[in-house]
Amino acid sequence: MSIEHRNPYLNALDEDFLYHLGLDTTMDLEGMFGDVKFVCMGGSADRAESFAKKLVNDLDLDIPEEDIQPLGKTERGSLFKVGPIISMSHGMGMPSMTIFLHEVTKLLEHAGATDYKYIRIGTSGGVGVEPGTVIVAEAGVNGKLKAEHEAVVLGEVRTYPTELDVQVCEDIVALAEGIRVQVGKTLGADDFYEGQGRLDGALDPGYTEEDKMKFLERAYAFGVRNYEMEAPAFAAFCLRAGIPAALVCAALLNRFEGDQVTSTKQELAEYSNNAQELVVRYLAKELGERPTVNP
Ligand code: R2B
Ligand code: URA
Repeated sequence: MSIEHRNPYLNALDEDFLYHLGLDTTMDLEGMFGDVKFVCMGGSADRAESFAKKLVNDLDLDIPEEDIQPLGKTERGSLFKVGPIISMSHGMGMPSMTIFLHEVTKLLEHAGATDYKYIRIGTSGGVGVEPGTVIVAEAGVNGKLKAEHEAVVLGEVRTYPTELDVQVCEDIVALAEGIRVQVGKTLGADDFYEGQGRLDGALDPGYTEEDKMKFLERAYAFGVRNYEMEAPAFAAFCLRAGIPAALVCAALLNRFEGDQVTSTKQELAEYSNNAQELVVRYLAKELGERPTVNP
């Protein structure tokens, strides 16, 4: 099989070791992953597993739940395959997620997969939205309230655009019946506490409740509807790679009302499930139009 890599430097490698996934090109990657059409990812390994099991139960793929076992290693994240869908975790924050984006993208190239899409299914803090709302992002925004991703490369700051795929966003939102969904910008911060303007971190933050509220109002006016920790890097990576991508996050709280996540375990599970359910509906619709593939 002749492989087209996005990065020409990869052509010089005899083997490629996808260190954090625990997979490498000495394995039959084509047989294992050649049919992948969707990669669904989120921070938590538990949610990657529960999403994989939800896919088995909700989609007509004829795969027994016992067959859902992590592939590769599980030290840093877990990766499951359910028919043409990968469900995987990427840890918290842009540095961790970016590593997994590079490795899963190389994995799909080595496997010869084509026409695949990425969907991040996350949790988030709502900005002016009720807990339980699902925000489908039109773009990622950084902590400076700019719709761009800044990365330091070889000692210099590089800036990349962060729009998400309009068509995939619209197709997902169209399936929202019974689920409270909003389209908006998602602010990806570098921290859960001060990076998201919280007042309940371990250190004196050096800003006030009033400062926080003013910033939240500015963010809301800019179109931001939720805070998480990956959006700009996720959108920028997928745009650079030419991979259509969507970001679908459940809001666990409304940041205008507080900083602490006080919902019960059951409420949190219900909120996460809203985002997963919306994506399952989208996958079911998309895959309904394709022939079913082997597990
Ligand atoms: C949402 O939740 C995590 C922090 O609690 C982080 O990964 C994110 O983006
Ligand atoms: N994840 C975040 O990054 N922020 C929140 O407020 C909730 C979940």
